Amino acid sequence: MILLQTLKNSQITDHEILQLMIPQEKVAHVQSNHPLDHALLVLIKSGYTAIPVLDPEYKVQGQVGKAQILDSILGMERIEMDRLHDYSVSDVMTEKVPRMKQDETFGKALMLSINHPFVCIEDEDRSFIGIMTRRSILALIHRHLEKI
Ligand code: 4BW
Repeated sequence: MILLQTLKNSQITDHEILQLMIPQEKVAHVQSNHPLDHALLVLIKSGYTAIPVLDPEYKVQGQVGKAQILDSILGMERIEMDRLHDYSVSDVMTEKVPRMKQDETFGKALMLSINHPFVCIEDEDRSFIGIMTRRSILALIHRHLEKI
């Protein structure tokens, strides 16, 4: 209880958030105008279930996952793979993606990670700088627990 209160109230410093964050250049992502076959390729090659969707200026637009893509090409009797090139990411992506600024509290990251596997981190210009994953949040809590 005390630990949770401490974690919730603690301000994530720039230093800490940089340690927790997977930086933008290591995050698999797509753009909303990319064709779905490209997005599926990125998802399969990266091995992730869902990844951020960015615009050309590296602003977060949403997220897209394998399930949404496969659902969009599900015909009555078969998966219609040939339709993959007819759709773009914007046709199936969701704009609902958790996001926060790098100077917000750890409590917010913790709360968002309950329902979301990753949180997009933005700078003061709202440009995408990376993601904080549930794994990195749990790892920080584990480090705090070990110290007690
Ligand atoms: O390729 C992988 N390498 C490693 N080391 N772990 C992986 C990999 N793929 C999955 N995992 C593990 C992680 O523990 O499975 C968890 C769930 O993956 P997900 O959601 O369903 O693809 C992973 O948990 P996590 O590290 O806390 O990551 C949570 C979610 O964040 C992932 C994925 O949607 C996103 N993500 C993580 N790293 C990413 C990424 N998206 C794009 N690029 C990255 N580098």
